[in-house]
Amino acid sequence: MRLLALSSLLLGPTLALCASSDNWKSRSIYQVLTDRFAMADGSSPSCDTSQRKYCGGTFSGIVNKLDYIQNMGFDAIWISPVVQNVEGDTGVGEAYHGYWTSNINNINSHFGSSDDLKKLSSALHDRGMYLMVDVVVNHLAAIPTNTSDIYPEPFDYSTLQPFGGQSSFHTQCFISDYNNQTDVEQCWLGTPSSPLIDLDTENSTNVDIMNNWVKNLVSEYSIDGLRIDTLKHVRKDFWPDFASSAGVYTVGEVLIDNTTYASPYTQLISGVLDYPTYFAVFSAFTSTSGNVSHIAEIAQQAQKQYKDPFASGSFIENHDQPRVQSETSDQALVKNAITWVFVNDGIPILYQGQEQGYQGGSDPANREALWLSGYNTDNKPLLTHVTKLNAARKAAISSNPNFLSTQATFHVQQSSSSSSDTHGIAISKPPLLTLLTNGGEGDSSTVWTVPGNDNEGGGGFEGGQTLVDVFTCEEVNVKSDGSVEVTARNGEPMVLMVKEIGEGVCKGSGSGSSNGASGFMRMGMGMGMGVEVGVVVGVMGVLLGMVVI
Ligand code: ABC
Ligand code: CA
Repeated sequence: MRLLALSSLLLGPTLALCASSDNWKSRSIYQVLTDRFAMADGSSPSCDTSQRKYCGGTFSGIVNKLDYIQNMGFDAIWISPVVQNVEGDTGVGEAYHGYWTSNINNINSHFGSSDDLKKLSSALHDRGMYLMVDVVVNHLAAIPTNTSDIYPEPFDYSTLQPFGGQSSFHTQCFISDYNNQTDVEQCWLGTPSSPLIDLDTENSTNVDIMNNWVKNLVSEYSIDGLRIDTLKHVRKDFWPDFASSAGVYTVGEVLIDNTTYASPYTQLISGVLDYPTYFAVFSAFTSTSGNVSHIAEIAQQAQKQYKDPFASGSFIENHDQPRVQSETSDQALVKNAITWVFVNDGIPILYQGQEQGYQGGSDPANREALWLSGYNTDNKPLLTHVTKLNAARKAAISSNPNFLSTQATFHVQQSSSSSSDTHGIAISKPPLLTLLTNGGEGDSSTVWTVPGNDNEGGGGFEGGQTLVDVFTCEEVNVKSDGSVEVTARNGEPMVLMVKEIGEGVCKGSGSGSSNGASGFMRMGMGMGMGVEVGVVVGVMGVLLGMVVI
């Protein structure tokens, strides 16, 4: 830790500029909606999501609440877009979410100053954490200058900076056919009353502006990674140059339910937010009649088709989709759904508020202010659950150097009686064996049977070993042939690890469990010098002629 703090002092942005996919793969991301996460003064004003107005969260508010995030074991945050947005009330509220850019060269003053953002960046780096910023290329926004039913609508295009007026944008048309890719790329998102003015990304001046902009943004604020909005709405061959101008890990939003459409985008930038698998997991775990075998099908397609499945973003909630608890209040189902995020191949992303049990439905209801929870960490079973999952993942990374390049294998369980549906699915990613069920609360009939070490995709355990569930410390004995058989308890998920490692996690003393910072450092060392630590040690060695840890 000392080493990293010292290195950021000496090297400044250099370290941040080096954050590649490989640096990100071992991390775990907490998604912050900047306006809704924390007030600068720690106050707790009311925030009615249905109003779609700024509620007051800021960059410095985030700085003051980094302990809350890091103590759950997260070592990166993703924040809302940071640039200046359209002011005032549009047809659908204010730009509190940050996606309605008016000037890419200014910082959104509602969130703080440029210095405040730099302070957030260095506060994160001092803790060994990463900063991911959301960026929008596809569109900008303005309020129509005449609100009558004129069509096409008139805008003051000069407010869209630094672009050259109307000719810098695609001619107004709204996307009507999502099967027509030209429509998707060159027509507009939004509605006639609140349009998203589509940038002409075929225009080489605009391309240069965007590439230079992202390069400067990343270096000025020492950004470690980008979440790219509306990836599928810009022509594919725009993206490789943009990503290389950024020079950091890039994960793109391609909102779609199938891997065939999403996969080509994984060739262009580091990875995609894994929406196809999200849809399968969400529908499997929001009802006891969901289809768990569909998870295996889609996840296996992603493994085959994504260029680097380990660089995709794994999530079960975000600010655009209804929360899990808006669909089900069954806590066993909710825990199973959350568990998925941390035990498959992608980089885990948790959306703020899920750990507090938030239940908001579709946008804007899913954007509840976190301060209303009081950032409570006591008697918050989901927060404890997430903390253990982060710790288990870090322990897995430390103990198996190949964990981050080993694809998960899936074992959809046969139902015990022919009349009942299949609820169980086991996910083996040594040293983790995860047992999920959508049997729901009260389910004590799901049985998971996972083949032994010698069988393809087995748990990787030796006969006679003792495993523990990282959530409960419950022990499970591996059979002599290496196989494992477990019966569900109250529909709860289980994550099994050999006792020597898993016990530290379930008792809360494992890596990353209570102090993300020390977990981070242990992880780096356990990896035989994680890439970033290795780089720093190398550079430090040259600069100081010594290695400090
Ligand atoms: C506002 C209001 C909403 C209102 C909406 C019309 O206007 O708040 O209540 O419903 C920002 C704000 C939003 C705001 C929008 C529009 O701007 O956050 O609050 O909504 O002004 C990204 C961001 C998102 C952001 C924007 C715009 C883009 O994550 O937060 O929104 O910068 C499309 C885009 C996707 C975009 C999403 C909002 O719209 O592709 O990038 N998200 C189908 C299409 C998708 C489409 C989706 C929703 O519908 O394929 O492309 O997303 O319109 C699956 C299918 C999918 C299907 C889904 C719904 O079902 O496989 O194809 O998606 O089964
Ligand atoms: Ca476009």
